[in-house]
Amino acid sequence: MPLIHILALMQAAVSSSTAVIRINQLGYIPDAPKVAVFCSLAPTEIREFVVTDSLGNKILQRPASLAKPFGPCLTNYRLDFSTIRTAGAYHVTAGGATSPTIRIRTNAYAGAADTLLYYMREQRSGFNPLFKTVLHMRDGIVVDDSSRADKFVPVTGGWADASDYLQYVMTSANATFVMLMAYRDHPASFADHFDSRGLPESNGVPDVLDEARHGLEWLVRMFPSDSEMYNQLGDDRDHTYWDLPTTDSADYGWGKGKERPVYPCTGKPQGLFKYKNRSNGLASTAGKYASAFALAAAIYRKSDPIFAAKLHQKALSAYAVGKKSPGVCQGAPGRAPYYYEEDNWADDMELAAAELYALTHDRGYLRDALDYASHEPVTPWMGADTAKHYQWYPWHNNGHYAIWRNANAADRKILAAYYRKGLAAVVSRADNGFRIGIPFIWCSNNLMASFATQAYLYRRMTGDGQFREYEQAALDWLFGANPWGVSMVIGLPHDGVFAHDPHSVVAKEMHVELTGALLDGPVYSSIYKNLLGISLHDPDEYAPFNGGFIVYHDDVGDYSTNEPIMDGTANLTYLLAAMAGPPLATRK
Ligand SMILES: [Ca+2]
Ligand SMILES: [Ca+2]
Repeated sequence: MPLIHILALMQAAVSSSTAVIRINQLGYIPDAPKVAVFCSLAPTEIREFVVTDSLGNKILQRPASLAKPFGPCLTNYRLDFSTIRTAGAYHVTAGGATSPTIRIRTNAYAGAADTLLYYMREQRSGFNPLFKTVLHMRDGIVVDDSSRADKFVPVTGGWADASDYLQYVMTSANATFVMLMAYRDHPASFADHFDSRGLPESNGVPDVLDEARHGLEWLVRMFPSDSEMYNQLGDDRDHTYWDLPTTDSADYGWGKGKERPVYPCTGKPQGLFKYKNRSNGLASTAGKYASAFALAAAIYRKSDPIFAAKLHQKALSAYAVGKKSPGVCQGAPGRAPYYYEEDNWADDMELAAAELYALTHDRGYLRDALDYASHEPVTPWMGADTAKHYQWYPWHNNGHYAIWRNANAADRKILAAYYRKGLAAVVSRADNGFRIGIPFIWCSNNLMASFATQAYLYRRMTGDGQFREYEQAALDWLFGANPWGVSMVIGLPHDGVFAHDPHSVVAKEMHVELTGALLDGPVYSSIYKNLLGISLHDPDEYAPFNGGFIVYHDDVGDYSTNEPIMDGTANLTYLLAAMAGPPLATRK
């Protein structure tokens, strides 16, 4: 036997124990690109792959397409079975590895966006349907503002941001906006099984609107008058204790479990202790309030005209605040150096102006929107290696699409070109086997969802399918086509592989699954190694796949990759609602 064949056999022996085939476990719609990814931890070579149906019949045999290595996968092949369009269950086999069951179904995404809402309900402050009691009812007392400090403002409500109980307008207003947008564009993708309190009883309102309204009512409390714009509830002193929201013993100086601090936007750097943020205006927060209120005013105009009129007025006021005070209102740090370091605000004002134009037909808002859009055509993380924590937020700019909906043909071309430029910048970094070009900073799953959403919006605006493969790859990544083979949404699909040990005291202490939660997702190994107070509590079941430049751990101790995130979960509602709708006609 020639030596080269012996070597090939030896390599095959190595790869048989370390080769896997990763797929989207939620499934593929019949007209979507369908690519399984072969990943081997050792160098190996395969030539072809086979697809079998549920009866074990071979229905496709094709050459495997070699791709660049990625992370722990020293050998990557793309196994393209897009030609299979018949609904059914399949398996892909190659190089001694077999995929999990692959589903091809017209309704593969039916109900998926509603599944995300389970986690949103679980995160509610105020009345919480899991605990069946009111959480954090003493919120809160104004701090860090000489003219209003020590004043009590009634701001109970909204959502806990992640597995701590901090609350931010920045993330909550964006979450509210995206859920409203998902409903506006894809109403048929949402059902009604829960009431306004989040309890399991239909109330004649789509559950996504019940959830958005829970957010809106908190936002209204956080912006009680034109001169009072609040931004944050609680701070990282919350992290002192690892306890349930019902027994939260965080002490902000008013006693354990008592009032929590409310931070206003002041236009100046904030931080009560050693660390300060770099706030220099109000527009980033004002724009987010205005866009959520403006879109909600349009949606509720018929069903609740009184609420809609209030939201309309608040949208105008918030927008005026942002125009008067350009700049950012960042998260306020407490004892730790981590905070939301949002550095862009033109995107927020653009979206607000676009939604105000849609609401009022006042062309001044359209001019403003186009002007703000020209300030930041591309969300700056796109094409970059790294970024500060939530530096460019929201992760994609819904403003370009919001303007496009009501713009003339010439402006539509410009707006589509903005999206195209950002997508191309990410794609230029994505020549690996997983077709992934995002930077693996903290909350990478948010970037993945946003890249796919922007690609979908671009496709919807133009019919141009040039990024279709990458859009699908990002969606596939979130549902298991990643080195670890893990769905990044807990319980979706329920018979798939997903996190069972998330960084959450509710999950840990109450043995709650946290269905629907999107996790932070993998980060650069260098980030993981440098975070404070992080360590795994159990042996790492994914250790063989954590030897590359990115890591993911299903471990309660890893708050960097395995913590569920409220804003990311809400951000994904749009994409999953879109995938559940009728397919777009796309040209190559
Ligand atoms: Ca409902
Ligand atoms: Ca921004």
